[in-house]
Amino acid sequence: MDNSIASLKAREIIDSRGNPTIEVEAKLKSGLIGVASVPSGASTGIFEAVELRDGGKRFLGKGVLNAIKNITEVIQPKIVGLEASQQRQIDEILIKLDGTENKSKLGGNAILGVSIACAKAAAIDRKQQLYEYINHDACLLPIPFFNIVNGGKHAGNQIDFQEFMIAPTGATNFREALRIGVEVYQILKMQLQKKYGKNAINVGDEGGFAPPMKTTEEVIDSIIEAIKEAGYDETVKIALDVASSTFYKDEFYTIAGKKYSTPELIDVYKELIKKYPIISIEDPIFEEDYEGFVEITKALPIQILGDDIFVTNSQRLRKGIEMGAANALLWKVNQIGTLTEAIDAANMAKNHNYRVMASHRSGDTEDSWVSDLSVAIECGQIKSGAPARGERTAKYNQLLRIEERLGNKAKFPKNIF
Ligand code: 2PG
Ligand code: MG
Repeated sequence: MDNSIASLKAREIIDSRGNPTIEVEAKLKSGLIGVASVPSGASTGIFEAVELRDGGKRFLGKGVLNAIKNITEVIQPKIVGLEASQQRQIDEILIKLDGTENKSKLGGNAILGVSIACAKAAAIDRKQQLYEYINHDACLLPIPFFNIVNGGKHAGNQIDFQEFMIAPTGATNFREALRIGVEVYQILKMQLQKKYGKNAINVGDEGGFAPPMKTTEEVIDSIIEAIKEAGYDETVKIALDVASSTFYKDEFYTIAGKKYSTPELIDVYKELIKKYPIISIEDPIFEEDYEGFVEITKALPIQILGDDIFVTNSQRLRKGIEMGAANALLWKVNQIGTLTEAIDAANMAKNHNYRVMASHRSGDTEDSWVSDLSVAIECGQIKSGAPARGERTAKYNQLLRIEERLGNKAKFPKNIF
């Protein structure tokens, strides 16, 4: 069959926050079609690939018709006729056509949609699942990190830290990890309602509860209580995405109305990890402070994930590796814009003993390519919000399918935390 690309089609669809985003169809000469949609962040790093938005009145300025025009009028003529399986070549053309550092000309959203749609079309052409098309030997499922309490920019409450996650590190397979996550989530829901009333079980952007709490300790205490009642003290650990750039200003971090310098903030984290079974902290320091990241990585014996600081960008990651800033990469393909660049960044991290966690975005779609990719890059960790709400469960349910398909070959990370 002919796997060369015949045409690109793009449409405006709606993401989980009710904002427009792009869906791309890459059609092959054989007639087979790969479809992919593009997620969108709220706590975006300032160094991320730029999402092209139309401005004006339509969709309150968030329309993506210009990005779509770039796909059909600028990208399509240069891509048609290429083999969909030539991912690196396709992505290099996309990067060159755009020509900017941050993909602001054609739009990171336009570029990503094309990049992933081509990969999906090539996989379909080979009658393979996306994960096996990208890595034929892939068999490692990721530990899911469920975001069960939402704060920061993802919720309408006063909690400063953005994500409070539970990770069933002691599970023996993905299916069990998902069940454990669901049980803790449901028990937490009952406990929150009992203690704080019905308002406490409203959810934030990623499906986690957004209770009217103020302090970090109050949130983590309630999560620990749910883990205990569920009977998983030994099996479930805690992880945070602090997203500290969102409450940093002029050298200080403001938490619950109180100001902290970087050394004082590091002491806050030290106390937290003394008190609670926290195994991973993401973006503990704001996105431009490499030195602060070096300090905290030395000070805390846990996983320190760089999200906004690295933005899945090999150049920014290289600097971090050279300095010893963080020890793990949060991996979001739309931060950099093409599949090839994202996979290069993941490989760079792994080659330097940095761990990698694959990630959804807070505004996401029903598409589950990130699940396949998390298996393909064999990173062993994924976060995709709570085990609830369709755009989140799409990712976890796809991982169930992949595990089932792999059968005896499927592996689940053991003793990495
Ligand atoms: C993050 C993410 C995803 P956003 O900060 O890690 O959970 O949020 O997509 O808003 O950047
Ligand atoms: Mg983050």
